[in-house]
Amino acid sequence: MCVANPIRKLIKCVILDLDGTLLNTDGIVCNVLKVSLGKYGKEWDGRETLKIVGKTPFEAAEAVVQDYGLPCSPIEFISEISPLFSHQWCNIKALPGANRLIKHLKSNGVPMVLASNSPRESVDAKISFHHGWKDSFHVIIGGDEVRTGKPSPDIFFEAARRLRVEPSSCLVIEDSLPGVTAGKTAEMEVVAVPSLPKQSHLFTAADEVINSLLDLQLEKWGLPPFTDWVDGTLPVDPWYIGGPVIKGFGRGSKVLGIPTANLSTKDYSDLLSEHPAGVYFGWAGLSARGVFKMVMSIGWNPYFSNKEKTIEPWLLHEFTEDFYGEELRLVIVGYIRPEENFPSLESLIAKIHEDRIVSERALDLPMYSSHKNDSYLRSS
Ligand code: ADP
Ligand code: RBF
Ligand code: MG
Repeated sequence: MCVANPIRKLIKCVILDLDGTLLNTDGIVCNVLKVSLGKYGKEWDGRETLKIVGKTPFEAAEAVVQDYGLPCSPIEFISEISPLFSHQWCNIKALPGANRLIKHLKSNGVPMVLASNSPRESVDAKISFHHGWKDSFHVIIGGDEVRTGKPSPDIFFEAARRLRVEPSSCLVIEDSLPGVTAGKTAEMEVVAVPSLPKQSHLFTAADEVINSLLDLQLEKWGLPPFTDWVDGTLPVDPWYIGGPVIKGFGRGSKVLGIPTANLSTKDYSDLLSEHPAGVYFGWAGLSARGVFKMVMSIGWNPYFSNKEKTIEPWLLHEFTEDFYGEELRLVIVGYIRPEENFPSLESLIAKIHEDRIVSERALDLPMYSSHKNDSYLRSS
């Protein structure tokens, strides 16, 4: 018998990592390191990010102290930066899909564990800013509550022990390599959601690598599926971006026959880093021309392997002329799929046209069409 989506494993509970998996901590880590290295006359260049994600605080501090040749010990460095971190905890946002996942598992009675390399005290402090999180977890374990942090499997064994389940019936969701290693060493199923871009090739040990929590398919693990997809689209909390239309890579119309009105990403780096790469849709307002349906990609366009994360909105309307320089306002209301690579230009183009059809239909649904009247679209 041919089964389209066979269940890989019957999972009983889900173990979640915190930083980089549920919380968008990376920006805050960068800011704190920028400030604290500045005091030593050093400039944080982001190159250690890959070295520190998923590490224990001591290991992360050790890497930074060593790489920047700081005249202090890792412990001293930790005590200098700890207060800076504590001040930022209230500013850490949940990653897209995190609240949805927690609510869904909780309402379906799937036991959840929070297992983080951070000390328990900071785990508690961080989640206290996120409504309903603390009470959703059956067990919360900090890195200081087990003998050895990830990549050691200790924390995951402890999670299974406290839940009284076999490790093999646990699904681990992790953004970092140490976390994935720990989960596999514990003989659990592991879904990797890499928090750093363009790293998915490093996660070969994981059972599945997804682009963001929005792409999680729980039914693959025998867990209750999400029920909020509507006609191939996932509603998202609306978000807004706008500015003058600028020149892009000059290939949208020429190479694909699909023009995309590019916006400057300089002023929006925070907003762009908040939203996972992928294909989204919504409404586009052009001051002198009206409001139009829109489908867009955000990300690195894997087929072209761009260096920058860009936003590429295709307005679903035939224009008789270019509109460079005009103010373009976007309201993004739904998500369709992750960005993909394709074996040929034709298959990329065909997929983008599928996205167009999905968006055109969805935007007629009341839940999405109501946003056409958002005053932001006409207020330029
Ligand atoms: P670029 O690389 O400069 O963005 P494209 O080939 O992607 O060039 O074309 C995008 C430009 O085409 C937009 O900036 C806009 O001026 C124009 N344009 C015409 N029709 C559309 C449309 N339906 N959607 C988006 N842009 C369009
Ligand atoms: N580029 C990719 O490399 N992979 C994709 O999956 C992808 N999906 C897209 C979906 C839509 C709706 C649009 C408008 C563009 C998409 N692109 C994708 C980006 C396309 O390659 C981009 O518009 C060109 O690179 C123009 O700069
Ligand atoms: Mg373009």
